[in-house]
Amino acid sequence: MVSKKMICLSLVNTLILFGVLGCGIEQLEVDKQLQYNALQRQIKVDGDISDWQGIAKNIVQGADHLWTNEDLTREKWRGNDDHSFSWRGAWYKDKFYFLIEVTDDNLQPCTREFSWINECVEIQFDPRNLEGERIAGVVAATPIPERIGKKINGYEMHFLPCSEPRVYLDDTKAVYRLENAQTQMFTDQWAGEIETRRTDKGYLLEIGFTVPDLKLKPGMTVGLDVAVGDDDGNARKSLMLWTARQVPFWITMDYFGKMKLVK
Ligand SMILES: [Ca+2]
Ligand SMILES: [Ca+2]
Repeated sequence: MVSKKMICLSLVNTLILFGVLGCGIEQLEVDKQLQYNALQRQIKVDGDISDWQGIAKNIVQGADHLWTNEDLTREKWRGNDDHSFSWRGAWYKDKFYFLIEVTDDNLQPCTREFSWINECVEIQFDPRNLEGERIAGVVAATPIPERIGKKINGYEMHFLPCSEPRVYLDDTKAVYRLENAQTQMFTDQWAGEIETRRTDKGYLLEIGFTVPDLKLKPGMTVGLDVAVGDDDGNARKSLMLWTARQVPFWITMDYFGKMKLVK
């Protein structure tokens, strides 16, 4: 059965081709704006999560958080033990910190051709709360290689829980093929830190990074969405999204949740 959301999504895709995205989105059931307050907290990125105690957790469970299309159908998701997650955020000085705890019953090695079809944590990030196009002039119908060299406004960050974790940051510099990891750039230019480890129910990722040229202060707001893809042996078979919005979240930053930096 084709769901109402799938019909809407296909409508949106059609409308994007004709450049009238706004019109299509109005027909989607968009929840109230999601808000999260990130506390100022010094975090050590070491896989020990005791320093996250007392920081509120965003729980992403249930079929309503699935992002669906023709390939990623609801039927492929086998419940919260198969695939669900929580995330927390914090900040200290000019650095953002995230802890993503993923429930996954079948942890696969990183072998797929593209980063996002492996086990993959995605942070869709609008660090200056600009909203609008994530990459100037790029819509969902734009072929992925044509993002190279364009002006980037926000980031689609991929974090892979491989034996040596891998990071993908900027798709205007390289198509996110598995071998094009930008982990070194993350370390050198973003003061990036990442740790991953297995847990009883799946795995966790602890991450810290600065955004080049961005100073943080209390009261600032950033836009973001957090997504996790699950590969159980046949590449990505389900994708869960914090905001639960059936929109092209990797292209438009208009429907992100908001994270406010508080003391
Ligand atoms: Ca799974
Ligand atoms: Ca898996």
